[in-house]
Formats: sequence, C-alpha cells, structure tokens
Amino acid sequence: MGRLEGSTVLVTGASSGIGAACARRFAASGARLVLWARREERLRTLAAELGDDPGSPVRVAGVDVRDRAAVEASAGALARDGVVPDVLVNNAGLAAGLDPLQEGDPEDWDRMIDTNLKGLLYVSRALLPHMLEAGRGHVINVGSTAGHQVYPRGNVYNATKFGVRALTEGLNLDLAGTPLRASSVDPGFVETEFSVVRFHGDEERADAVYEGFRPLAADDVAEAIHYVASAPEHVNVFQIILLPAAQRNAYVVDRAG
Ligand code: NDP
Ligand code: 8X3
Repeated sequence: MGRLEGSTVLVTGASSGIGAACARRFAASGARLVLWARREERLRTLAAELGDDPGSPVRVAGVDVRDRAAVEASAGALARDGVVPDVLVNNAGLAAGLDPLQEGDPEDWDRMIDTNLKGLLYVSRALLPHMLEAGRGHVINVGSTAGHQVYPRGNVYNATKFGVRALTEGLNLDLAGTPLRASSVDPGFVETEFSVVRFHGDEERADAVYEGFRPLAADDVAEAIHYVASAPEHVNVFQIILLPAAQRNAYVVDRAG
C-alpha cells in the first residue's frame, strides 16, 4: 500500500471539498484519519463511509479552528490517547466576500483572518510539540494562487493566503535541525463549496465562477497533497502550485464562449 499505510493523518476542514477528498485519498492508502471541522455530523457520515475499511480507523471531532481552547482540548485528547499525526493537513479555510476594500465587510475580514491564519496557527501550535516529541511529521498547508498574486477585490483573502505562504516558509525555517517537514499545496480554481461560502450562499454567483472552463476537482488537489505526504523522508516537496489547464494566473482564465 505504500509509505502512508498505518500512518496518522489529521485533516482540518474535512467536512467538505478538498479536506473530504483528502480523507478519502489517505484512507485509500491505509492511513489512520483524524478529521476536524465544525459540522461534526458530516464528518460522522464520511467516517461511516470510510469505516468500511478496518485498516483505516477514523476519529472525528467537531472543532472550530478559531476557538483556541477547543483546538488545544482536542489536541490534548489525541495526545492522551497516544495519537500523534504523522501528517497534518492545515486545510480549513474560506473566502468571505469579493468587494473593494473600501466597501468590505469587517465581519468577513474577521472570519477569514481568524480561520485562515489564526486557526492554522492554533492547530499547528497545539500539535507540533507532540510531533517534535515523536521525532517525525509533515505539516502541509493548503495555500492558494491567491497567496502568490493579488486579484481585484481579493484584498483580505489574498492577504491571508500570502500569510499562509509566509507561515509555511517560516515554519520550515523554525523546524531546522529536526526531522519534520513543512510544505504547501497552492491550488487555483477548485470547484467545491468555496464560492458558495464566499458569496454567502448565492449558488448562481458561485456557479458563474467556474463557467466556460474545467476547474480542478477536490480530488485533483487531494492527489497533490497525497503526493507531497508520500515523498521519502529525505525529500521535501516544498510547494506545489496546481492550476486548471485553462487558468493562466490567479485571475486570467481561458473561458469558452
Ligand atoms: P469548502 O468550503 O468546500 O471547504 C472548507 C472546509 O473548511 C470545510 O470543511 C469547512 O468545514 C472548513 N472550515 C471552515 N471554517 C472552519 C472553522 N472555523 N473551523 C474548522 N473548519 C472550518 O472549500 P475548499 O475545500 O475549496 O477549501 C479548503 C481550503 O482550500 C481552504 O483553505 C481554501 O482557502 C483553499 N483553497 C480553495 C480553492 C478553491 O478554489 N476552492 C483554491 C485554493 C485554495 P465546516 O464548515 O464544517 O467547519
Ligand atoms: C481560492 C482561489 O482564485 O478563488 O484560493 O481565490 S481564488
């Protein structure tokens, strides 16, 4: 089955999209899963689907990554049970709104900053000491093309993903002298619930984002994350920028019609 068989993979934001696809991909490699998100019921349904495979036990918890106490409690519960992630996929995140900064909603800004940056920090801070003690581990952050190039009205979402990129680079430096690795997978357009969330439930507006070209599927991104996690211990695939073939930069896309 390969390198990841029997390893423990913790995925945040596993109730949907890229996170759920990661759960399925890593389960197929025989990994043990720890799945976190706020919508615990969805995690339970996913765990039941994956639980058919006795080689891949799944542990779920309803965790809001913005809630530092909840993150610390869930990480502590894992440590007490001797569960230490070999791979941490920091995937939980969102965009909220697409407005010029001067018209933006500060509540949207708070949600993005609290989830994409502070949530990723809380989760990493709570788990890394256990991974360091175990002497192994790989942190894979889900960044974005939005962390490489700003696009019109992307402002705060761009800032959070530029921040994720800085945190991946910073963590990689801070882990010097240890066997742990830090990497990021930075996708372009992926058709998930992302745009429905961004547009506060407006499905028509969300669908229009992916009109006229074939976007990435969540499974495409999960495959890249799985590839990063599968590299031999002396190899770090430090960064992958994964685009739909029709996407030329963060905001230029060949669309039919
Ligand atoms: P989805 O909306 O489908 O999934 C987002 C996931 O994040 C959900 O499982 C959601 O779970 C979870 N999440 C959101 N807020 C929190 C929170 N406070 N605490 C815990 N979990 C949370 O979108 P994607 O799968 O597309 O997004 C996953 C990641 O990929 C994000 O970081 C996003 O920025 C990034 N990305 C997405 C791209 C795209 O085009 N779709 C492109 C590049 C990067 P729940 O609501 O149950 O808590
Ligand atoms: C998500 C990709 O371009 O919609 O990170 O911001 S984009």
